[in-house]
Amino acid sequence: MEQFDWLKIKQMAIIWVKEASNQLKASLLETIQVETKSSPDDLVTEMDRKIEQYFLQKIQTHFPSHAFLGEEGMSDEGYFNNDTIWIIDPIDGTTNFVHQQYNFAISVAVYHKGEGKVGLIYDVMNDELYHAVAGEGAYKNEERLEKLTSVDVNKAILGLNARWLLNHTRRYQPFLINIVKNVRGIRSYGSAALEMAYVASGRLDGYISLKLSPWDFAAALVLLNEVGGRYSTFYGEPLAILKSSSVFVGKPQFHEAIIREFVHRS
Ligand code: 2AM
Ligand code: CA
Repeated sequence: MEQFDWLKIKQMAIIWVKEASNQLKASLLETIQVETKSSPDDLVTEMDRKIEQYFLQKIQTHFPSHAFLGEEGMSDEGYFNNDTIWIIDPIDGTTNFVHQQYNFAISVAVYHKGEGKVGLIYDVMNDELYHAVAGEGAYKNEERLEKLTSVDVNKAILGLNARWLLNHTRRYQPFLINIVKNVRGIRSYGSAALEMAYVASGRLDGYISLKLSPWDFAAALVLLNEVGGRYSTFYGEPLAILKSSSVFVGKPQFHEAIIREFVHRS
């Protein structure tokens, strides 16, 4: 197997994602063990670990020289020194998985020398696969996604979790409140990866989270590159692919307008 045939690598990853999604769907018929991690709203289930283990085993078998970074910690030591790295969230939207059995996704990205080469976000219950290879366009299932067009702030729909408006994030609070007042509508789906896939496909005009990790956004950035989407921290700084940070993605003019008119860096 040619190691850097990204289209082939994507095809393999799609097979694994579909197989993993079957395991997730089957698990919904059983009682799932749930635990909390950093806080009562940060859940992990036995399935998060099982699916991460599944991908780790596939990658070790097929691409033993590649590194692995997963949300549940099955990462290779020194992964940041490897040229090629798989960044995986086995379940993005674990709270939805547990409480609603809906709106959760598997997110898989492959980065090479810091550049996103393959991105997959699979909406398991809706059977919507968002997928892209760098330079080859982004797709929702068979449908090629269009380049993103412009939208005025007052006609825009923004993905945002209401929790970010609370006092404990008061550094951002006045900016966010103003943004919420000025856009047409706010939506919250509870899966960052899916919300960013919605930006790539035009269902949302933008999405803001004040704290995400590489596995939450790595695949989405590959999709966004293909459709001309913009991404940065909330303050408009470049995103570092291997660091947690705030994340703001959106249609180009919308992203620019929000940073220019509503976000002040001081
Ligand atoms: P997760 O389900 O993989 O943890 C919820 O609004 C979104 O934010 C989900 O995509 C969730 O991903 C993500 N998120 C990132 N860090 C989180 C945290 N510490 N607690 C809860 N959700 C988090
Ligand atoms: Ca997760």
